[in-house]
Amino acid sequence: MPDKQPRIPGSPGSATPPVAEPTTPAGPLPPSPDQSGPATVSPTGQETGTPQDKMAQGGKFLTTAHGARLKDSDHSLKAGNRGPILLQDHHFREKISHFDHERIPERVVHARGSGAHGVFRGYGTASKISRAGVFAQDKETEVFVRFSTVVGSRGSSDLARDTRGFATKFYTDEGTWDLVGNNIPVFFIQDALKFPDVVHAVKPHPDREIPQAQSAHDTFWDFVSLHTEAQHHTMWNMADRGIPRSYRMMEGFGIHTFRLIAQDGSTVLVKFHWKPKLGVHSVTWEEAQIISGADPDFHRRDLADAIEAGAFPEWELGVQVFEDTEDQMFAGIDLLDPTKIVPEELVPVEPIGKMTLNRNTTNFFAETEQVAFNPNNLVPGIDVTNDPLLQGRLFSYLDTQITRLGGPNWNQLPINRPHAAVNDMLRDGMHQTAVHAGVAPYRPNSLDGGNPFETPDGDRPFIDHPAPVPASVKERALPASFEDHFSQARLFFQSLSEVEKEHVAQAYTFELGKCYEQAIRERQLKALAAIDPTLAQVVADGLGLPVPKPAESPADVVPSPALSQVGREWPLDGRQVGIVVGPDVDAGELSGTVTSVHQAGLVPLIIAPSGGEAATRLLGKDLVAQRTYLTARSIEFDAVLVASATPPAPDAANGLDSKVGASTPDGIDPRVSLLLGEVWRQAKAIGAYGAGEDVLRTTGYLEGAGVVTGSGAEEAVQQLLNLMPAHRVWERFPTTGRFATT
Ligand code: HDE
Repeated sequence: MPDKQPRIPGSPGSATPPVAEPTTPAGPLPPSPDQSGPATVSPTGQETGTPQDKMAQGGKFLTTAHGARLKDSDHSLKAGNRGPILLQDHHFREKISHFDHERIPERVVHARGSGAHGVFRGYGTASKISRAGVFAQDKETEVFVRFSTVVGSRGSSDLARDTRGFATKFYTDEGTWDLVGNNIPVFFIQDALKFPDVVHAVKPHPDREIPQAQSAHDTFWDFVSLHTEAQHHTMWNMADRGIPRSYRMMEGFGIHTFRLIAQDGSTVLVKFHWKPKLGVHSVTWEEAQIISGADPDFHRRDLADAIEAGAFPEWELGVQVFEDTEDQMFAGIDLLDPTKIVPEELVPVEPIGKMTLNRNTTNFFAETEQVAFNPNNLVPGIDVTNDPLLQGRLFSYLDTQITRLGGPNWNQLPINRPHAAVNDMLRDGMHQTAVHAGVAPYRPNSLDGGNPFETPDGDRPFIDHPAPVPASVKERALPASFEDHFSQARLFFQSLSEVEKEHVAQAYTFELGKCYEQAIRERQLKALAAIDPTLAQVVADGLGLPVPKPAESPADVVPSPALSQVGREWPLDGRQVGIVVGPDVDAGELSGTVTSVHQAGLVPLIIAPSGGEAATRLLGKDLVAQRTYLTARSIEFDAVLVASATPPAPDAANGLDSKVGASTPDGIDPRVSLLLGEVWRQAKAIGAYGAGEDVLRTTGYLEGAGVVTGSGAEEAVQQLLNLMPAHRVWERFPTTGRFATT
């Protein structure tokens, strides 16, 4: 990479490869500077002092799994060069057999995900309400986070309309704490017993196994229209929250109410919130669909690239704090009902610490695939409540790992090892890697000196809080307070801006339009009528159906402006700006443009007619074209700047490139014209300088909202950057006026 241009993330290795096949033996290359593996603690959580590279492969030469050097790994051992393979070929059998077993079962839900390492720093503000050391002022705790979609398989698209998992493992000194949350603060069901049902409903149909990673099909809408407690969560999915712009731009929620216990034994109830430094943003539905074809790894790439570029993603952890009253209610909201939020306007989120993700994984399988979260992983000072969904999860996660990770010792996998010393009496089992000493794994004992002892109160044991349980009877029932299924779905919808409401209506119309059975559409419309009559009307119109009479009239709600994603401004760290250049670009001016974009903390990506030596001739040796007209697509840019005229490139002939449309203005490369059309529709900032202005004039965007020009590059860049903190040029989205007053 030339010196003058900032290093753009994405290089596959830690060194540039030669063209010729290497012939001199050398040890394995180290990981890239942005990568790191799990801490090198022992299977029982103790510091080993082992350097990270000693956990990876070593030596100059290829060996067997047992370390014997191999001479040939390309030819199997055969009876003559035209004969059959010999059973004796130990290397063939070892290599192929290991390969045959490379996969483990994917997660039954949240199979598709991506993770990173980081650090959590406590602010000390929660120390008065929780004795957990992780919250202490300036205490730093290592974390591993895995983000995911819920429905799709491991290889599915990142941009399916779906809920996102947001699971954090805090390796605290007092044991591992897992906060296994989502980007939506409510859940589909109230009782864990229904979890297999909702998952079976949203997963592909069992006969044909379609559709992949989608809720737009009959069984999902059948379930949510029959179990109307799911309507609130579904409303969030249909809103822009279901298609996030980036993992870095998602909120996270613990969903359930938890109990915090202070040093003096006093308790409060809390709801956990992760607040992203970059704000909460989404893509448009058009972008989501293009991404699913053009770059299905969009979120995974974005996370890794941002960390590699040093734009470390950050979230503040905050809590809404409630008195731990006997009824566990707040302002009529049952805190044990996971389908309900408490609006931030009623109980503000108080920040208690900050998480920074600063290291990429070195090995996806060892870290992201093998990480196992478990809501049972609690530390002193943090406890669960009787939320019936959380209670069921306490069984499920432990159980699932036994199949997925092949036995009860999954906590000894490097990524799952605690960073606190482990002194349990769990022994043996598949894949036991600890070498436990002693003869008496039971207690009390006298043979091992009585070790281990139970922890006395002063030495920070985990104490199950003696929460009172009201006198009751054993029954399969939920409290009456769980029966309101619609008012908060309405509250959420009413809190959105007009544009966001239009998106919700379009999403429902699309999803229900993909259902086969009209009965299911009608049943869901009935639920919508109970939530918001205008929404029900608009969706019904779109489906060509009458609006049904609601079973109940919509509730009176007070909107919560905090739920809308529109109307605020946010930092731009790691946002991507596409700079389109043509054969007459002024390379000196372009260099200044690239520097200004980079200095503002964004990633400048030059889009040239073609790459290779042609690009070097165009840009000079100090600049590189990261994209060409052929490889660039609107979805990866948060803004586009046109830096020169863009006449058709040599490979622009119609029919050669599927991106080349039929109607392109003269003198403009059709891929550039497509790019501008898409970013225009996606309401992203567009800028131009010099002859680039003519490109916007010819394509018809010059006079539009959120389109800026400058007398020179510097001014154009500045104007573009001024537009970007709002995330979109909101006024560019068409609205119909139907939701103007609701
Ligand atoms: Fe999960 N969930 N879940 N879930 N969940 C799993 O655990 C389950 C629920 C969540 O990146 C599984 O290791 C039940 C709510 C995340 O590895 C499984 C119930 C919330 C992840 C499981 C729920 C979540 C999972 C699948 C109903 C938000 C991915 C593989 C009571 C608060 C973690 C695995 C990762 C994963 C069970 C409901 C979040 C099967 C029974 C509510 C983020 O054990």
